[in-house]
Amino acid sequence: MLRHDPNNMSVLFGQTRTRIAARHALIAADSHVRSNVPGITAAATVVLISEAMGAQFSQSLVTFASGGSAVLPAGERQTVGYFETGGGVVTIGTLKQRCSAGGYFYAPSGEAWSITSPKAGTRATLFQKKYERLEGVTAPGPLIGAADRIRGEPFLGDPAACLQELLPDVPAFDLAVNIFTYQPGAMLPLVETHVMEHGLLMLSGQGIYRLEDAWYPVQAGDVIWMAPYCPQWFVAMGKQAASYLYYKNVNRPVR
Ligand code: UGY
Ligand code: MN
Repeated sequence: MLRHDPNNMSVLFGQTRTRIAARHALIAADSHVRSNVPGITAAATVVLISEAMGAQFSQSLVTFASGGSAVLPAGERQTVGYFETGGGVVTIGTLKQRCSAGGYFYAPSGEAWSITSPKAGTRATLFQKKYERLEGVTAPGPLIGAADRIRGEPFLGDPAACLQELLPDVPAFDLAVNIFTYQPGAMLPLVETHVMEHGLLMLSGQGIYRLEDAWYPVQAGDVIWMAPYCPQWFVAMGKQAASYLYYKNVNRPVR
């Protein structure tokens, strides 16, 4: 079956906003290609960021059809899942709860987990990373939550740039997953350059993302990878707030 729209000039001339560089990437929805991932059925899985790209974690988008499921065995990787739309039943060991849009979960390494009975069309983003143990600290247990129950804090004192931390910021966690919401015109107050790595999904709105020495127009549905030390800056544009979900490695000794 013909998948492209023959009237779409971008495709006709081989154009896309997707850019893959050595230390950053922007992946626009028009360039998504599915992978078959063991344990995920009746769903389209797109592996957007992975070790194959140079990252030290993975970020995948799973779009479930009716009757779909993700049933993953216990392994060394921990998983944070976020329901962008729709919802489903999340089971992590003995913890079981229905999540709707804005719901999220943390499945520790060594625990099997699943998403079952999803609403057709449910979009879930999965961040996965090998857990780094910390001497004398007990690894975190499973967690299920909802973003609308997390208070936002002004970022570096700016109430127009609001940060929600979905996971507790305690030494047991070696990763953070946050939602950053910018009112139109609000921006990151500095060009951040840091050792932490990011994987990011634009949830709503639009703006300009600076990655290294390139400035990109971005919109809802775009995914960004920022390697350690990738200079980064964002400004929200247009008439609606812009928000993004992002991953960050945290709380571990300098290597
Ligand atoms: O947490 C962060 O490093 C965040 N301020 N970075 C970003 O939004 N690009
Ligand atoms: Mn950052």
